[in-house]
Amino acid sequence: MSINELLERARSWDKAAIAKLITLAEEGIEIPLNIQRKSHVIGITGPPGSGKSTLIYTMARKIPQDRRIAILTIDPSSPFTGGSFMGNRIRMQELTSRPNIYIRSMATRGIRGGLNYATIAAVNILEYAGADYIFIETVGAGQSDTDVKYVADTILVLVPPLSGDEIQALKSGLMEIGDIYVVSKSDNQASESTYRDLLAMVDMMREVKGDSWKPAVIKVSGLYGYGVDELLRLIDDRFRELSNNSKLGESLISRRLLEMRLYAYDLLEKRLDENKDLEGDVINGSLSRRRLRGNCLVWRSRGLIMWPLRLKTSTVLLRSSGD
Ligand SMILES: Nc1nc2c(ncn2[C@@H]2O[C@H](COP(=O)(O)OP(=O)(O)OP(=O)(O)O)[C@@H](O)[C@H]2O)c(=O)[nH]1
Ligand SMILES: [Mg+2]
Repeated sequence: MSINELLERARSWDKAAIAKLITLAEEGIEIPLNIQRKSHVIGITGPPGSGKSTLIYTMARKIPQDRRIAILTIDPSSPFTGGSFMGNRIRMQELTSRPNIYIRSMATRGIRGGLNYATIAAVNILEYAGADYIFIETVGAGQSDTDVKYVADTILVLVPPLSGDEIQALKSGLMEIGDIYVVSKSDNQASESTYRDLLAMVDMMREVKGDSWKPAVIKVSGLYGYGVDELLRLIDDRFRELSNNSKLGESLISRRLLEMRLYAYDLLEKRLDENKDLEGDVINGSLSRRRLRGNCLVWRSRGLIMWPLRLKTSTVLLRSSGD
């Protein structure tokens, strides 16, 4: 079947066609797409075991079945992919049997260990296919969280009931990127003090970040469903606000910039792999930076010498969260 035929089928949410297109993207084939913003792309992060998969499962079940839902999990060890927890595996099977829900796990690959350009291609394909919601589950540590904020319209940070000290420890990284802070496992008594600590933290951070940063804080239990309807309302309200203020185009720009950058990383990595013989010279100290540049960073195309982009993540267009 041609790519055009697959795209046509994907448009009517044919899950097999969507899967095939994503596989082609993973194989490095470029899928030409004209994307009109339609999907709410929601990144879900939080420490390992904080209840991300369970919450996504409960949200996906509560969203009306006439809405198209895609779930991408970035960590290949996630229970959504058939990992450690039997309970999660059964729930996952229940979700995949629903025609409106598409689930895919995407490996983190490459030198950086963050998102792969194919993950972004998958988001593009799913948006083209008319997904209403695209949930991206990442682990609450490392590069995939830094990356996901360039792709998602909304970031949910899950915080399980914790002590004040543990919240302090979380603050440095995760605590800056959230649009909605979710106290997960709120069937646990300790959740009340975690909720208060988070509210105080958000107030404190707002003084630093300015009044335009207005993340919400909410208590939920993914397992028992408590607070999930309210969370879904918050998510939909935020999407409406982003659409009304023409903010969805901004995340498409940062998504495209990141995709291009990740693709460049991939090219560089292939180049390094092709030049394995350089490693011997690196080990004995005889490889100069100049030769490395010559061998790996400069390539010729129709007589032109092209320099790749400067590979520095921090120069990706920074989208401040909450605006
Ligand atoms: N009591 C309680 N337990 C929960 C709740 N949500 C999840 N759990 C349990 O917490 C454990 C981890 O849940 P997951 O949903 O797999 O957490 P996760 O954040 O996706 O985990 P990783 O993907 O491994 O990082 C499982 O044993 C769940 O049953 C909740 O709302 N209340
Ligand atoms: Mg998980």
